[in-house]
Amino acid sequence: QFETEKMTDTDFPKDFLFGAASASYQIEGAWNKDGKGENIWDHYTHQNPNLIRDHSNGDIACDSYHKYKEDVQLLKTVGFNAYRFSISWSRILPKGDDSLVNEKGIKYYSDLIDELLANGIQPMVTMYHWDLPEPLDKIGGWTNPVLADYFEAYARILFIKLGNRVKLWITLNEPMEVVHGYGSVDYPPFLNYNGVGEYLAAHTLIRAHAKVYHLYNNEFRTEQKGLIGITLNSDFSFPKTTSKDDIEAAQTAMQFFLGWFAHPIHSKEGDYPSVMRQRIDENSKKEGRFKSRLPRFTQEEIESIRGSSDFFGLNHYTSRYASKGQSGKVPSVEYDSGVMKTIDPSWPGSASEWLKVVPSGFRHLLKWIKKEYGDKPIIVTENGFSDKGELNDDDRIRYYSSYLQELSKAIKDDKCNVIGYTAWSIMDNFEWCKGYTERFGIYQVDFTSPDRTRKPKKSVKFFQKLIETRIVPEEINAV
Ligand code: PNW
Repeated sequence: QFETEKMTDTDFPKDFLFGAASASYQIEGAWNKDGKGENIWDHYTHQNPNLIRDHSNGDIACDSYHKYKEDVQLLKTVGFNAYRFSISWSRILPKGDDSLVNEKGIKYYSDLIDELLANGIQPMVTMYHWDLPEPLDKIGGWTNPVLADYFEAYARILFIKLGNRVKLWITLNEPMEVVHGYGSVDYPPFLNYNGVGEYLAAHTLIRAHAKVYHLYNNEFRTEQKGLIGITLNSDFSFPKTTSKDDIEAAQTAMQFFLGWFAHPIHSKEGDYPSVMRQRIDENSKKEGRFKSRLPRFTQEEIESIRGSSDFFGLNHYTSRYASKGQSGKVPSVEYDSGVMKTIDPSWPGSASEWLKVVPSGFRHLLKWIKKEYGDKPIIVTENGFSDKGELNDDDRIRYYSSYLQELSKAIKDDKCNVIGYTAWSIMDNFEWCKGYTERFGIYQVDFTSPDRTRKPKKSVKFFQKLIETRIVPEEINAV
């Protein structure tokens, strides 16, 4: 898609989308203002503050609901040409269903979009970044197949009200993490239905995504002329040793993580990866069940899901080693995979236990996606590093510099069709169950000041230089 000539003297082409990302519950606050309904994060953080490491919540967060104009200026100062944000379903439909449409909620996003466009920044809009309306949780959340219809009704309103100005839509953010809420105690609704809840929720999420893709195709695309896709997250799995077993385990790990969602949507054949079908069917039988814990798509569903994304949205942070072996409860996704995951003690860490710095995994992952799913455009919709929030964030700069160099190699040397990148995150925010104890922002937010004062960290300079030169600054002192 890009001319190779343009590419030789810079790391990224001129028209590359460079932006930053955020999510409604993590930044907006104003949890009950202007007619917004309650979502699962409001509900569970209020019901039991102990679920959050610092007993905090997103009631105020960065107060971006009131400070969005200032936030657009933060983006502009860096030089970003794109902003990925998400819409709070409960702000638009306070009851979750379309019996009540909240015009004030629509106005907030409409104003934000206008402000971005007036400043030359392209909105990249996620419809669902984990904040499910609480009334829909009461009927089983994503384990209930009717959620696909509710999601379609919500999406229709977004297309009608905002679709004339939004050219990049993302249906779901990281369904892989959403389903953890049904199979573990990592996220609301903390269902803890291991090895069953995840597969049920995933099944609905995939169907919901495809419905919205076809809704856009059939009723809005001709007029609105945008792109619509889904964002999946994935680590890269390296084989722990060169043994045949570990090489196979690494592939299985990739299929159970990324393939679970990517295979039905992005592969030529469609449907779940065969290794998942085989292993979960077999384990289910051993457990004495008459039916597999992994639901089945109808042939019609397989076909409508296959190809239902205009681009490959990818969130990537870290990597793991995979080896053959059984771990996890019976039943669980971990047990089903038959893979054990470990880290290399030499990998530098971050403020988040799970996030180790492994830049080479990024390039391997992009090549893996190209090999498995072909050359559909990829947008890296998240990538980033956590610390404690200091202004002198050299470790964050080191992370971005090394990961972006790998990204550039994937584009230039491996011919991976990556067209954009949005850093996580524009500013420090509510890091889910870790509260405000882990910070991913390139702007610092003072959560003790009523004003939620924002200050640029050193990494803002890094991105300014990157965007100006299209070359990844290597030296921290160069910024
Ligand atoms: C993403 N993992 O989630 C989310 O989309 C963001 O909302 C979040 O703030 C950000 O990453 C940082 O955590 C992830 O365990 C959660 O590999 C967990 C993982 C990866 C991404």
